[in-house]
Amino acid sequence: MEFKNLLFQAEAGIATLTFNRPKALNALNAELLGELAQALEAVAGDEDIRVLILTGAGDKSFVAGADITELAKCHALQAKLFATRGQHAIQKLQCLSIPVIAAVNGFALGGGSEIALACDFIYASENAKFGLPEITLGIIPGFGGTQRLPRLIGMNMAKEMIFTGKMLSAAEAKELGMVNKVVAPDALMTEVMATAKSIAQKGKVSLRAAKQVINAGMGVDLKTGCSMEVDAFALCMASPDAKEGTTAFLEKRKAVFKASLTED
Ligand code: CO8
Repeated sequence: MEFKNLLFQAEAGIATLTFNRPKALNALNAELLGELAQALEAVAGDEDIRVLILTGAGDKSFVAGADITELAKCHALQAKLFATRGQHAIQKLQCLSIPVIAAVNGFALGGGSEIALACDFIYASENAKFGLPEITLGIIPGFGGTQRLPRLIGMNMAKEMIFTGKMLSAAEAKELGMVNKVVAPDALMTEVMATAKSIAQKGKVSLRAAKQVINAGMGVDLKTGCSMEVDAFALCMASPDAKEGTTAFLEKRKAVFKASLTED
C-alpha cells in the first residue's frame, strides 16, 4: 500500500504503519486521517496480518497532534467534520479485531496521545512525552481523549492532564498505567517487534475473541461481561486451534495454530 503521509510495511503477519510527516512532527492533517482510515480498512480485510504496530517517522515524534496550521483555519462546522473524521479513523483502530501496539518514539501530543490511547497497549521510548495540550490552544481534545484517558488512568489524573495541558514523561505515563513498557530509544522497535512476534504465534480465533470480549466488557457490568466471556470461550472451543493447543500440551510439543477465519 502506498500513501503520501503514511508508510506501510508487512512481514510475517506483522504490519507496521508509520506516520510520516517528520517535518511537522507527524502532525495529523485531513489527508493523513483519510489515509489512516483507508490503511486500517485494508489491514482489517487482510487475514494474514495478525498484529499491527503504529509508530512515527524520525526519532523526535510519534504524532504531535492535529495539524495546527489546518486547525487554525477551521470554522466550527469544519472543525466538527475534522473531529468526526478523526474519531471515525480512531474508532476503526480501536475496533480492529487484531492486536494493535503503539510504539511511541517521542512526542505523542493531542491527537497523537489519543491515537496511542486507542491502541491495545503502548510501549514508549525513554524520550517519549505524552500530553493533551489542547487547552493551551483554547480548545479541548477532539479525538476521544476526554473519554479514553479517564477510563485508562482515572478521572482525576485525566482532569489534571487535560486542565493543565502538561506533558508527562514516559516514566510518569508508565506509573499511571498509560504505558506498559519504557525502553531506550534504539531498543523500542526491537522490543515491540519481539512482543508482536510472540502475539502473532497465537491463534487468530482466540486472540480476536480475547480482544473483543475485553473491549466490549469494559462498557458493561461485570455479570454481563462474564457472560460474554462464556460465549466467546465456547466459540474458541469450536475452533481447530483449541484442539491443537490442548493436544500440543498433552503431547509436550509447541502448538502450531493454523485456524483460518474463513474455513468451515
Ligand atoms: N501541527 C502542525 N505543525 C506542527 C505541530 C502540529 N501539531 N507540531 C509541530 N509542528 C511543526 C512546527 O510548526 C515546526 O515546523 P517549522 O519547522 O516549519 O516551524 C516543526 O513541526 C518542528 O516543531 P518545533 O520547532 O515546535 O519543535 P520543538 O522541538 O521546539 O517543539 C513540540 C516540539 C513541543 C511538540 C511543539 O512543536 C508543539 O508544542 N507542537 C504542538 C503540539 C500540540 O499542541 N498538539 C495538539 C494539537 S491539537 C490536537 O491534537 C487536537 C486533536 C483533536 C482535533 C479535533 C479536530 C477539530
